[in-house]
Amino acid sequence: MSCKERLMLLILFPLLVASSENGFEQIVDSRRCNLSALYVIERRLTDLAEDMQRALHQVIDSDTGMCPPEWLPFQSSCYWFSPSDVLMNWDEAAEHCNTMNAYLAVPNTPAENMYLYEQCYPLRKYVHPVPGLAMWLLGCTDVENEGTWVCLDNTILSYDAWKSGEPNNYAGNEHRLSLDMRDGAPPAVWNDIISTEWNAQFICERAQGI
Ligand SMILES: [Ca+2]
Ligand SMILES: [Ca+2]
Repeated sequence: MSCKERLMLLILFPLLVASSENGFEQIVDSRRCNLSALYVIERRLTDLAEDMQRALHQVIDSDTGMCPPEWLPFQSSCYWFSPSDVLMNWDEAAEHCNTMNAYLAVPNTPAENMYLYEQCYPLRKYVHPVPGLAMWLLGCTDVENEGTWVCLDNTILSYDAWKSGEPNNYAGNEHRLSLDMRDGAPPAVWNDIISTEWNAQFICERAQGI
C-alpha cells in the first residue's frame, strides 16, 4: 500500500464511520428495519473498524520505523536480546535469528558495537563452568578465510574492537565472533570463539519497517 493510499484511508475512515452511523440512526428512527438488518450493519461496521485499525498500525509501523514488541530500535535496525535462560551455541543462535526474519547481529560501526554492549552488559549471564566468563554471540565469521571477518548481513568487519590478545584462533579452531564480557574486560571488545564451544546469550538484528 502506497503512502498516498494510506493517507486516503486515514482521511476516509472517520467519514465512512460517520456515514455508516448516520445511516444506522436513520434506520432506527424510521422504524422500518428489522433485527436481521441491524445485525448485518453491526457486523459491517465492526469489520470496517478492524480493517481500518490494522491499516493504521501498518502506517504507524512503516512511517515511524517502530520495531516489533520486545525488539529495541537503534539507528536503522531493531534488536532482540536473548533472555538469560535462552542460551545457544553460535550455529544454533544464527538459526534462531533466521526463524524471526532476522540475523545474528552485526556490529557494523563502533557506535553500533557500543550500543549493543551497553544493552547487553546489565543482562550478561556467566557461562559456566569458567568463573567470571560472560559473552554475547555476534554474526560474523572467518571460517572461510582466516582473518577476514565476513558477516551475516554480507558485510565485512572494517574496524578493530578486538580484546587485547584476540583474535587468537585458539587451537586453530576459533572462527566465530563474540562480545567478550568476562570480568575485567574493557567495554565492547570482541573475542573469536568456537562455534559449538559455548551456549551463550545472543543478539538478533533486522531492519526497521519490515
Ligand atoms: Ca548491524
Ligand atoms: Ca579467541
